[in-house]
Amino acid sequence: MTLAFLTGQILAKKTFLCVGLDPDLDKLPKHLLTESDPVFAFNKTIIDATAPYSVAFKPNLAFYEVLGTKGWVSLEKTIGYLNTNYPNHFTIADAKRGDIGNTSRMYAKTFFDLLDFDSVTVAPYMGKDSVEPFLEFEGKHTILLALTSNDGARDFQLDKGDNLFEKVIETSKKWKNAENMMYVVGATQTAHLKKIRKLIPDSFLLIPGVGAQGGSLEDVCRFGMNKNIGLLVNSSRGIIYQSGGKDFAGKAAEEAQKIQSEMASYLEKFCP
Ligand code: OMP
Repeated sequence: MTLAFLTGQILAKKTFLCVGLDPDLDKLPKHLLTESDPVFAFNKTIIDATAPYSVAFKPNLAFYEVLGTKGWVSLEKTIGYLNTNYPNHFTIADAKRGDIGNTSRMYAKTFFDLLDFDSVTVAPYMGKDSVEPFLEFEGKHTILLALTSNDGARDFQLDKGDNLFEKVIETSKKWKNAENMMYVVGATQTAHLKKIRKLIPDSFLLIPGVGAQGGSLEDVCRFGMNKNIGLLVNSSRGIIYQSGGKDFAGKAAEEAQKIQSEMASYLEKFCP
C-alpha cells in the first residue's frame, strides 16, 4: 500500500487509529477458549468490530510466537483474513527485527513476501546494512524504532545532550530507499515530537502508547501532525480488552469509535 493511499483512507474515514492485535490467552474471553483456534476467533471478531473506526492493524509477533506453531498458524490466518477482507487497512508486523544483511533479508522476505504485510517494525541498533534489506521492497514500509514509549528509552535513546534517537533519525535518512521508512515514536514522548518533526517533517510516524500506557492523543496530534497527517496511533490493550465477557466485540468497537471521534476533532483542529 502506498502512503498516499493511507492518507486518503485517513481523510475519508477521519481516523488514524491502528488497532493492536496482541492476543494473550490469559486475557481472552473465556467462552472463546473452547474454539479450535481461540486467537484467530478473537482477532477476527475484534477486526470486524473495529475496522470501521481504524485504518490499520498491528499484530505483535510476541503474542503469536509464545504459542509455538499454533501461534504462527493464528498469525497466518489473521494476516490472510485482513488481506482478503480488509485490503484498504494498512498492516504492520510488529516484529522489531534487524540483523546482519543476509539474515535481515530473510526476515524481510518472511514479512513482506510470505505473509504479505505492508510493513514491519525494525530495530536500528545494527545500522545501515541491517535495515537496507527491508527498504528494498517496493510498496512495503520499514518502521524504524526511533524513540520508544517505555521507561528504558532513557537508557540509550535519551541520553542528555546527545540523544541517540536524533542520530538514528539523521543517519537513517541517508540510507538507500529511505523513502520506504517510517518511524516509531512513543505517545509518552510528545515533549520530543517538535524536534522529531524538524528532522523528518514528511515521514509517517507509528505512535504506540495511548490507552494502557497513558500517552496523550491530543499532544501527539498537536506536535506530530503534518500536512499528510503523517500519524498512525496504536492502541492494543485499551481496545481489545475493554471487556473479558461475551460483549468484548461491542465494547472494543465502542472504545475504537470513541478514539475515532476524538481523532476526527483533532484532524479539524491540528491538520496544517
Ligand atoms: P498497548 O500498550 O497495549 O496499547 O500496546 C502497545 C503496543 O505497541 C505493543 O504491541 C508494544 O509492543 C508496541 N510498542 C510500544 O508499546 N512502544 C514502542 O515504543 C513501540 C511499540 C511498537 O513498535 O509498536
